[in-house]
Amino acid sequence: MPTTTTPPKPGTDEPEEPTNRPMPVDRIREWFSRPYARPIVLITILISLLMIPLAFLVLHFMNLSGAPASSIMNEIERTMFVFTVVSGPLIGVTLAILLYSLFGWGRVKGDEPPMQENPAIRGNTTATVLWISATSLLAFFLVVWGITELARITAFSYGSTTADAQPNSQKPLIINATGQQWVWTFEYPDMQGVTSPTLVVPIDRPIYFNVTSEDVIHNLWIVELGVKIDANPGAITNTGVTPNKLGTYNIRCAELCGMHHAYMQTTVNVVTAEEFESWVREMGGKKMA
Ligand SMILES: [Cu+2]
Repeated sequence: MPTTTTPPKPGTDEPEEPTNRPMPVDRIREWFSRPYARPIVLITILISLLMIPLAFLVLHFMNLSGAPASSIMNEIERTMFVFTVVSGPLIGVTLAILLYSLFGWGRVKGDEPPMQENPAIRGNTTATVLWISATSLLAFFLVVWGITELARITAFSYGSTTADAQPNSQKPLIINATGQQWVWTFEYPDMQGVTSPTLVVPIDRPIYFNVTSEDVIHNLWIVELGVKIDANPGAITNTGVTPNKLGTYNIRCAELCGMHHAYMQTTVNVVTAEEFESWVREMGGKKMA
């Protein structure tokens, strides 16, 4: 098809722009007819769809040790699932272009001239607007989701108000958690000062933590309960959680704190109220509140 060209105009970016430039939609349709377009679109869709079972698989492995054992962990898992699935298309298109570049265009060998391409898709307003709107919408959705979830999780962990000051809340069980190189100590101030290297908590009762450190910065991470908070020397940080599933779960240090950081771990036992009472008696404590 012959194309007519206008003589170059001074100060114009594209002096050789044809006057019979096709409509943006036609240019997109034309782009799809190129040999590399279909495989890239196909791989993008395939990877985007694969992200859904992958998200389920990640949750499956996370839940092998009993999670979620609190509503906080429930929200965290939901957020991880949504973020994995929603980021799928972007991961998909990036990997598709990468894979096609490696195995598609990579087939051109030796003196073979590169494939004759059509005009670049850049400068196509429709494509630009579509691409920017789609990615902005995805990002905007994730920002709104993230802010909403953060507010919910803060509420579940009692935010800046202690658990017993929350409306309709039971009296919380107060626990002083202290980190030191390289052990955790849990003190129950309302139980005549019971202290334990493992955490034992009753199910369905709000727990309120006063967290601190005796030496360097540690981080109290009660994995399956979704609790993670810095333990700073000379300061007390607060958080809370209501365990809602019986079982034994992991507690780790989540802040590099020295040579044996990796071994700074213990367990939390979520038990019934009766079992908790007898554990307190066993530890020589007496319920004072
Ligand atoms: Cu530590």
